[in-house]
Amino acid sequence: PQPIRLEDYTPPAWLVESVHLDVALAPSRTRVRATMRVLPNPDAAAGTPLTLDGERMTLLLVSVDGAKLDAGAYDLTDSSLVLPHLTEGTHEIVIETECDPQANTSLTGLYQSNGVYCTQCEAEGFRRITYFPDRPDVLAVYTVRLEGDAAACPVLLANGNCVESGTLEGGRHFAVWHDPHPKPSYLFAMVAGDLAHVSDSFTTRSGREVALGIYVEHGKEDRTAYAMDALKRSMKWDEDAFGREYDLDVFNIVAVSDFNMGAMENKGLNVFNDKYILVRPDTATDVDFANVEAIIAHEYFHNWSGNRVTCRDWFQLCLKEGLTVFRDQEFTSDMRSRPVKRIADVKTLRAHQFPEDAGPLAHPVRPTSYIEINNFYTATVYEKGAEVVRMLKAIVGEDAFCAGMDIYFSRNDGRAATVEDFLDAMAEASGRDLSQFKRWYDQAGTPDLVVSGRYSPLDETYELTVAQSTAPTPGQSQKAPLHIPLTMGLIGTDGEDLGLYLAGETSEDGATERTLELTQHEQVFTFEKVPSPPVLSLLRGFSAPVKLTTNGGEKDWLFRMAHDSDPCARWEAGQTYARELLVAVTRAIAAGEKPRRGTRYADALRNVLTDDSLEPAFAAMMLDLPGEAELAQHIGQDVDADAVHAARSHLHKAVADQLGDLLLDRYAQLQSNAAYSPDADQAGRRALKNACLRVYAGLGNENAARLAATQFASANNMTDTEAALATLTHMARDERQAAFDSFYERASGDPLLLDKWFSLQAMSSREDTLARAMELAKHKDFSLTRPNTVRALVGVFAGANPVRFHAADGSGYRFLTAFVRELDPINPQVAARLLGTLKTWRVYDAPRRDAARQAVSDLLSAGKLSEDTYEIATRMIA
Ligand code: HT7
Ligand code: ZN
Repeated sequence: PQPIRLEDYTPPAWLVESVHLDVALAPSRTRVRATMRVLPNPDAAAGTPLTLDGERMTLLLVSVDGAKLDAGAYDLTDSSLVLPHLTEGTHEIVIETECDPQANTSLTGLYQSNGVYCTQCEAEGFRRITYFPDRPDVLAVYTVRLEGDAAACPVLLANGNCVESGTLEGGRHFAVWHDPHPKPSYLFAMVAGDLAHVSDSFTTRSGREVALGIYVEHGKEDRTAYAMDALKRSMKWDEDAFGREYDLDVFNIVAVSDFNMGAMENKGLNVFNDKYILVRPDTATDVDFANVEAIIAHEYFHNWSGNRVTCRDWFQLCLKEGLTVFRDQEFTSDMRSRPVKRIADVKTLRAHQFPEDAGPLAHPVRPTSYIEINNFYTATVYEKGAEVVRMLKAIVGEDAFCAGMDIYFSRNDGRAATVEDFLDAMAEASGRDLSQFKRWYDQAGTPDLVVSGRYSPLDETYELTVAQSTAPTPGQSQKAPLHIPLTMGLIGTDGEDLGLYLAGETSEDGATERTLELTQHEQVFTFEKVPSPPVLSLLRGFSAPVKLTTNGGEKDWLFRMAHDSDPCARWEAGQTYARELLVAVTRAIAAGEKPRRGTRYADALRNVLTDDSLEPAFAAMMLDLPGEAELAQHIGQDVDADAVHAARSHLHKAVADQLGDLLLDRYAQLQSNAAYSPDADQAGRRALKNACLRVYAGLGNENAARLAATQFASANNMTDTEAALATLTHMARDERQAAFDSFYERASGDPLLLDKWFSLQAMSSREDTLARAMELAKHKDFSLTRPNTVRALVGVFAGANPVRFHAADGSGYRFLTAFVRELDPINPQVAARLLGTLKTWRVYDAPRRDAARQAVSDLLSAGKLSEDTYEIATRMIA
């Protein structure tokens, strides 16, 4: 397959003014009649024949201006329909096609999920519904007439407002939907089926009354209240924080069980993976509730950042995704705890994006080429894309950022925009030159910052030397310096932040925190009026997505774990300390030496546990040791996954040994009889309670098993149930089996609970986990056609169980690639994404590397793969 390149972008030769779709739904033979008004694009080269994208459909009819075309009058291939004689003028084109939703297991285009018809058009699914210029820079006004069996499909939905509906002969009925906002085809959606409906309303700040609807399977209505509330809060927040108001009379959400990703922001008709709608205290954890809130917000915010202002081409994906992630992160920070949210986002970035940026799949936030665009919905585009927006805000300042957003939205409303359009708006609002900053979009890899500080008692100055570099990534051997905001402070010996006076600045500033701007390979900053040697606090608020090395050590980390006024930096001090300890323990175990017990580290955690001034959710995060995958990345080469696991288990046990009684005390204190609420305070207390259980379970003894089993038996909410199972799953004790059997019974008939049952087993560090995962892949409740279940079992095994997945004999890798091979013809998007979990293979030792390379090579030579999986497999071992 030929890659598509950013540098080859040309504007569309033809535009589409309006589309009328007439859809006659039938499970295996759905008919679509598309009537389009097309005209040559005045901004493109003239004389180009009309070319439409289309695949996996049967073409039944083509007509131009009322005249049916013979087969000889058009060129039809597997992926396009060309009308060679149509090179100019405005025309009405009619195309009739037929497709088979029931047989569509790829879940793109029109498909059925549990009998419900639904569509997924981003990125290129519309071309499976009709022939069309299926690219984001062709914006058209859509009218859709849906017709279906009234008993099987009482609900008929599409984008926009419903303008007509009625009954027809033969038990059929219809509805007509009109969306007045021009949109690209990827935002088209329709849904039809027998669904229950929960309704509410929202009045916008200018007085528009919006009817809100959430459609779910019958019997699930009592799990929608939180989603509806989150939607209303999102609508209000976007008005308050960004001045963005909703623009239709209807906003509908549909929850379906088979979905390739989390959700989709189709105009006025969001479609969701039901996992991110359906929550009730006895079926969903605090984290599930928080995900619902965040994803509802994310999709809603796309109404402006994505829909009103869309992307010119798929290389600009970060323009809508990075910006919208930034907006949903801000929303969550305002709804919950800002520092806790920031730390959680940093953890996600480190767990997913940093390894991506350091491995074979590394690519810039704005990639320059792709074979299959679905492979670029990545942590880099989404999460690093959001970090880039956050850095921009730090550099230009809050006021200019808000002004820049206003310029961006108003100037590009109804347009397909580019990263340059976004940066131009910010540059105009701030008066700043952002040309160097733009490198963040084009240069892949996580920058390394090496910082050293030197105190001079004679002149009471503190000199900070900062060097930046970025290692080569695939296709980019040379890296230029980036424009990096580095937020920092200096802490005095009493634990108080010092005033900062930067040499060479005229203003007597004295603020206790500031953002330094790095632009060169190496820079020196001198602070004056520093009365005694300070402790350096860097990367406050995680001001840039970089890896940081400083000349501080154990003493500094301990001091900052106790005193840093910035929660992010305080948490990071604990993580750095734990990481260094774990590396030392790994080395000691490998050398046959007695490993350290981390006494001082455990003491610092003791202080965290007894400090009532700390937010419980923050304390819970302080208690978490860095994970095995993160350690493997940190070590960076020749990693022995078993040694890393042994080291982490050793330190975990040592901490549990030293804090045992205190953990039990805190655990008991944090028990509560209050009625369950998913709010951040209650959730934070549960997080700390369950962190105490998790750390205590490091002892692995009878007491720990009993404690977890008792919690499992007495829990009155899913957060506590899941936490008990997540503890028991690693144990080889009778309590484990009993709890899992009981949970399975409870989960019967509930796919979302069954998925928890699969994933809690797949994450087990027990030696028999691979064998169990293989058994579970044949279980009657497992299905290759349900992405949630595939991710729950195979995704969790490969992505969240490093010691078993990275088994030295390669068995974990072979399990993954065999599975991908089976799944690929059924659902290429999900298969390719699963294969991506192998992206860290190069940091492991030679036997593992050889086994990983072999498993991927075998996959490539075993037969024809989809373009999705082929692209990931070839990049993986290039
Ligand atoms: N914009 C959407 C991304 C998306 C997607 C969603 C569902 C299925 C397939 C998909 N391909 C791309 C979701 C979002 O980021 O909001
Ligand atoms: Zn999105």
